[in-house]
Amino acid sequence: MYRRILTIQDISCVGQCSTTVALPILSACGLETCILPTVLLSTHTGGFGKPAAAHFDGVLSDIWHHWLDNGITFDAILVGYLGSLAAVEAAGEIMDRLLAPGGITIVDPAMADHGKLYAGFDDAYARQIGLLCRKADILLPNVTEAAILSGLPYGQSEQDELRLLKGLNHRCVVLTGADFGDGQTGVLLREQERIRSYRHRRIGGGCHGTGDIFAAAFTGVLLRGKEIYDAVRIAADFTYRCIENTAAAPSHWYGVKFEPVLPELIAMLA
Ligand code: PXL
Repeated sequence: MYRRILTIQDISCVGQCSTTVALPILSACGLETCILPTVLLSTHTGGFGKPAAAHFDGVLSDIWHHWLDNGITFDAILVGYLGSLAAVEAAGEIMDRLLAPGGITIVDPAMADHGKLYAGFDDAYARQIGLLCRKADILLPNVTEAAILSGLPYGQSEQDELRLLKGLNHRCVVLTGADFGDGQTGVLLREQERIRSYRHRRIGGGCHGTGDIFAAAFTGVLLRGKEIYDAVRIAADFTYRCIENTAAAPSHWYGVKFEPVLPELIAMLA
């Protein structure tokens, strides 16, 4: 079935994250991918210092109203790093008004990692992201974001992660970057009361941008008609292979080299 998806997130010109990974990955999954960049950044905020930034706050409403006037809708909406309160508000309006009947909304509350908020975000921003998450059919937080959204303390044992997963007041949560001990990492999926996990061997000390790779692959695979657990499994396998492909290149600390692995993702979809 032909499907059109909209992804709403920043463009980091350099850094292999958000729109610049979502677009190629979703396209590789065979989906028409529309983008709404919320802010243009010279790099991501995770290690290059303060990026040069041009926010699109003033034009976001004109953009989605133009789509509305043309009767344009989307079969799925994937929300990632937004970067301003105006962008959070626009994402909420778009989810309310431009989703096709039977469409699905997936929100990665991309605002924090390693126990703290990303540079430039504060409690007010986190609160608005929390409200946006209520509109999502599927929520894709990492462990830090799950702690912020649930108001529970951050913790990295499997027991802590299960507590966070249950503490999130949401019917469908895919918790990424879970630590299972014994050198194992992976994903916890909770649908209502049912919890399942998918595990991998941990490689290296963690790469920047893996959450965005996972979110795009998960969304792409799901939109291709796979069951949610299969989408988790395939997206996690793809992310693992991307990390493996990057681990031998320490100079590539700022993102993962996912491009050579795209053919494997396409093969996994077959
Ligand atoms: O990977 C998440 C992300 C996306 N976009 C920007 C970021 C980050 C994480 O640091 O800074 C701009």
